[in-house]
Amino acid sequence: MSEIEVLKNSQYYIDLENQHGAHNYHPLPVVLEKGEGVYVWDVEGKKYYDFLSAYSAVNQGHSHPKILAALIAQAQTLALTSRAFYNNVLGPYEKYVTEYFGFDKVLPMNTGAEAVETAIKLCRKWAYEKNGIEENEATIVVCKGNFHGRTTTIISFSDDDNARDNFGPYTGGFVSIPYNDIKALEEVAKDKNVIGFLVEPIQGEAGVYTPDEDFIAKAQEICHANNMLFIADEVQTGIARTGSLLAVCGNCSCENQCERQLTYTKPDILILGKALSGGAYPVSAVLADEHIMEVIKPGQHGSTFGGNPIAAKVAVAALDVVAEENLIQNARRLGNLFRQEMNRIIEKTDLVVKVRGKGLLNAIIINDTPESETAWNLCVKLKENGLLAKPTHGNIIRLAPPLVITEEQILECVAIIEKTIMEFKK
Ligand code: IF1
Repeated sequence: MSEIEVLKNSQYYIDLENQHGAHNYHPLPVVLEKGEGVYVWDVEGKKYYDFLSAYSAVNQGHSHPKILAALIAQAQTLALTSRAFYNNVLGPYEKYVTEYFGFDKVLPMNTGAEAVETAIKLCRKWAYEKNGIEENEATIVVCKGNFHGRTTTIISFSDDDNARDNFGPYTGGFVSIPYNDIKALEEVAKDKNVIGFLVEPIQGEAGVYTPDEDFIAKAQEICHANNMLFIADEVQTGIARTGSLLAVCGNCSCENQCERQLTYTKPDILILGKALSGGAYPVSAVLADEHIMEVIKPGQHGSTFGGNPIAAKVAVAALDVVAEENLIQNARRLGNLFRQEMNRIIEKTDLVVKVRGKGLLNAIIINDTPESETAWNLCVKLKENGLLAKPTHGNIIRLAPPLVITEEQILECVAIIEKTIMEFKK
C-alpha cells in the first residue's frame, strides 16, 4: 500500500516531539525550519523576527556566513583530536581570546554550565592551595534569583523550586544573598571560609534585573578586601549583548579601544558561553590570570570536546564578527532607541507597566500576576503578528533580538509590539 504522504506541518513536528522527546520544555507553538540574520521561518514558510536569539547565543544573527564558513572548513579538515594531543588550532585561539578579553589564560569548555562548574572548581582549588582554607570548608557567595545552568551542583544553589526540587542530595559550600545587596555581601565576606562571589552582572532569567550602577565595582572591592575571587557569569550578558563587550565593562563602548576605562571591573574569573560561538556550536570558556589558573595541573580538569578545533575556529570567527560589524555600538544605540519607544507605548496602555534592560537585553513587565497566562498569551499574539519572544518568569517577557538588527528593523518590531499590545484583550 502506498504510503500516504503525511502532511508535515507544524502539528506533525509538535506531535513527534511530544511523543518521542522528554517534556523538559514548554515551547511556544511554532516549528522553525530556517534562520538568517534577525529572521526565522516556520515549516509553513511564515517569517518572524527572532526576539529571543536563543537566549543571547545568536548575537551575530542566525547562520552568519563568516562563522559558518569557519565551521565548515575546520569540520572538513580536523574536527576533534581530544586534548591527548596538541593541534594547530587551539593555541592560536587561546592567544586570540585571552588578548581579546585581557586575561593571561583560558580553560576551554563547551556549555555555559560546564564553564560555571569549572569556575567553581578553580575558585575552590585556588582557596585551598593558595589561601590555606581548610579542605571542604570553602564557601562561595551566590545571589537569590540566580541562573547559572542546570547541573546538580549549580541547581544546589538555585532558589527556583522548579529547577531544584527533587534533584537532591545537593552540593554544599554556597551561601545566598539578595541580588544587588552590597551590605549583605560585606556581611558574609567576613567569614574567612568565604572565598568567592559568583554573580550575573545582569540577572537574565530572573527577569533582566539590572543592579545599581556601582554594584559590580563595589562587589569586586569587597571581594579583594576579603581575599575572595570575583567571578562574573557573562554567559548571557557577554559578547556585546548589553552594549559593552562585557556587562562588567559598565559604560565603556569600546570606541576608545577599551583602555580599561574606570568603569571596567575586571573579574578574577570570567565565564563566557552562548554567543562566544554565535550560536553555531557549543563553545564556552573560563578566563583568569596566571596566579589563579596555575592551580589546575595536568589531568585535574577538562572534557572530550573542550577547545576542539571546530569550537576554536568558530569562536575566533564569532568574535571577529562582533568587532568587524560594530555590534557593541549597535546594541548600545538601538537598545536605547528600543527602551525609548517602549516607554512611549507604556504611556498609552495599562497592559505593560515597565521596560528595563541594557543594550539589547531587555524585558517588559506585564500588568498581571506571575501565575497568570497573560504574558504567554501576549507572546502567542506576537507570534501571530510575526515576532517571536517568550516569558522568562510569569509576567516578564524577555525581548532580545540578534545584535545585527538595523534601526529600520527594530522600529518595525516596535510597531509589531505596539499593534499587538494595543489590540490585546486579556
Ligand atoms: C535552558 C534560562 C536563560 C545562563 C547563564 C549559565 C548558563 C545560562 C547566565 C548555562 C543558560 C539558558 C539555559 C536554557 C535557557 C537559557 C536561560 F532560561 F534557562 F535561564 F538564558 F536565562 N549562565 N541559560 O543564562 O549555559 O549550560 O545552557 O550553555 O536551560 O533552558 P548552558
